[in-house]
Amino acid sequence: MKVVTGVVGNDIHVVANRLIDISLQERGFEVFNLGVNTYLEEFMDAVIETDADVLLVSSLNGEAEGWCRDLQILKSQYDFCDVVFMIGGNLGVGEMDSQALVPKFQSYGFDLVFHQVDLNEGLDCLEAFLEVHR
Ligand code: B12
Repeated sequence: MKVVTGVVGNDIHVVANRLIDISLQERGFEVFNLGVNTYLEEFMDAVIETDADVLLVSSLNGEAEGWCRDLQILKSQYDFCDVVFMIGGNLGVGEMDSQALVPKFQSYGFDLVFHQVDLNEGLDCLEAFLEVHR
């Protein structure tokens, strides 16, 4: 399965991005890593160009909300119904809790949302989700 990944918006935290790339490859995914400083429109173009099964967005600096709130609009412009949309990292600023953040990012159009969740736990959830939905 193909995964497009990268770090959204003006975010330059690169370490997690490298770990995500390696971890996905170890799990057998074909990875298209757009790296840091990637805008939502660029992610969507890459999903179309690669015919990806999953878009895995990472955000660490707390600014994901501003960069991701137009996801539904972009999703409505093309048939993305077979694509799993996933986001994780530090999705809010400071100590914001998941109970507030998860529904917010789900309302933006993400299927799987992980705020300050261990990477491998998130990837286990992705594989379980794909088992059920694909
Ligand atoms: C190194 C670092 C930097 C470096 C980055 C260098 C580089 N090119 O990577 C520098 C100094 C440049 C930097 C800058 C900034 N940083 Co900084 N930085 C850090 C620091 C110390 C470590 C980040 C890191 O590499 N961790 C190691 C990796 C492996 O861990 P990780 O990033 O947490 O990722 C793990 C999980 O988040 C998770 N994960 C990540 N993505 C995903 C996705 C999914 C789907 C899943 C399931 C899991 C997942 O898995 C990863 C592996 O376990 C953290 C604090 C900390 N101790 O975490 C702050 C931190 C991330 N930075 C922070 C901030 C605020 C900034 C700045 C805005 C500071 C400023 N005022 O300028 C700028 C942002 C610049 C920008 N445009 O993005 C904040 C974010 C706060 C928030 N979200 O609430 C943190 C948390 C520090 C803090 N406590 O305030 N930073």
